[in-house]
Formats: sequence, C-alpha cells, structure tokens
Amino acid sequence: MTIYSQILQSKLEKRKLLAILLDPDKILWDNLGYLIEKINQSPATHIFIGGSHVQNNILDDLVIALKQKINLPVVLFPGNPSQISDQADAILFLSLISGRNPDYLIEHQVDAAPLLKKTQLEIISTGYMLIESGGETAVERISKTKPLDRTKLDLAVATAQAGEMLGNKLVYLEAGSGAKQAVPLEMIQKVAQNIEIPLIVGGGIIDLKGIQRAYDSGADLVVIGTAFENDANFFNQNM
Ligand code: 1GP
Repeated sequence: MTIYSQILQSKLEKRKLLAILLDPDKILWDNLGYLIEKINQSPATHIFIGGSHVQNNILDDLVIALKQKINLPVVLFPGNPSQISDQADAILFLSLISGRNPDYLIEHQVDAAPLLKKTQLEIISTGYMLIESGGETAVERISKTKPLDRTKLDLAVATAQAGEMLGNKLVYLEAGSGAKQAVPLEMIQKVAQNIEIPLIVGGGIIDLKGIQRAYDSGADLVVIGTAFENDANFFNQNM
C-alpha cells in the first residue's frame, strides 16, 4: 500500500494523522538516540524531513538512522531540489501555489524530475500554500513570495481548489516554521469543506490543543516541527 493510499484511507476512516518534522541542520547527532526514543513514544504517524539549507550527505545519513529504529514512513519535505534522498519512502513534490514565483511553481520541479525518476521514491504532488502569520518566515524569505492574506478565505479556497484541479494529491496550508500565528481555524475549515483531497496543516502550532483544534477544523494531517525541536517531551503534556 502506498503512503498516499494510507493517507486517503485514514481520511476515509476519520483517523487523524500527525507528522513530526525534523530539520537535518538542527539535529544534534549525539542527541539522535534520545529523539528517536521520544518519536517512538509519540503519537506521530509520519516523519517529515526538510529544512531550508540541508546538505545531501546529512540527509541520507539521517534517513538511514531513523529508518533503522523507527517504523514510520519517512517523507521528504524539501526546501529545494537538492534535498532528495532515495533512502526515504516518499517525497512531497511541492508547488508553491499561493505564490507567483515561477521558480517555486515549476522551475525547481523541472530540475528535480530527472533526479526523482532515478529513485524509488513515491512522489506525492502537493499544492503548498503559505499563509500570512504575523511576521516574515523562512519560506517567505527564501521563496520570495507573498503569503496569502489570512483574512481572505475565499482566495485560500480558490487556490486550494485550483491546486486540486491541477492534479495535486494533497493541499498543505503552511504558516511557516516557527510562525507567530498558526493558520486561522476558519481558513482550515473553509478549505477542508471545499476540497476532496487530504489537507495538511502546519506552522506555529505549539501545543496539543492547537493540534486538536486544527483536526476539529478539518485538517487530516498536522505537522509539528519547532515545538518538538524545542522540547522532545512535547507530546507528554496534558491537554
Ligand atoms: C513547517 O509546517 C511546518 O514547514 C512545521 O512548522 O516548525 O512551526 O511546527 P513548526
């Protein structure tokens, strides 16, 4: 069964999914054993790997180390086309559809396609939407795109629908790593109600209540990066 069909199945059965996002540049290798233990004790269903400046050799080593000790799908969430490791299970093949920078809409994808063809990675095309979150985030800076206005719900819905019509298999609503404000719940709700494909939500979610609220609003999979990075006991807190 592919990772995507598992995600679809979960959506159908209303089982919510949780990804822990690991940034290879921020991982302290001496600490990896401890992190792995914490991931194994957490409710995570997926591991996402990505970051803005990741070097390839670190990426391979990290995926191999994780796959040895953790029985969860490892999905690449690349910041640029060099972040490909055929040690992983799948890749979110992102197109930054909230922005109007052709590099992130198609150019990087053209660069990556021949490399991806040589791997066994499952390719999951994903409409990636950056939402304004109260300050400039790394995605905004690096992609040189403007995030979507957080109050423009109709525009968010139309963008997600266009992504779906273009054949994307997932929509990812992103506030940006370490965002001051997470994606507004009304936006999650409206987008979820108006697309058929699964919805990922991430960025700026800092507690378990935030995860639950995103689920209740219609997110199928929530991504937690910074909060787990800052505190490996994040998932042990009380609601
Ligand atoms: C970033 O959505 C992810 O791409 C996770 O964000 O680091 O804020 O949890 P955080």
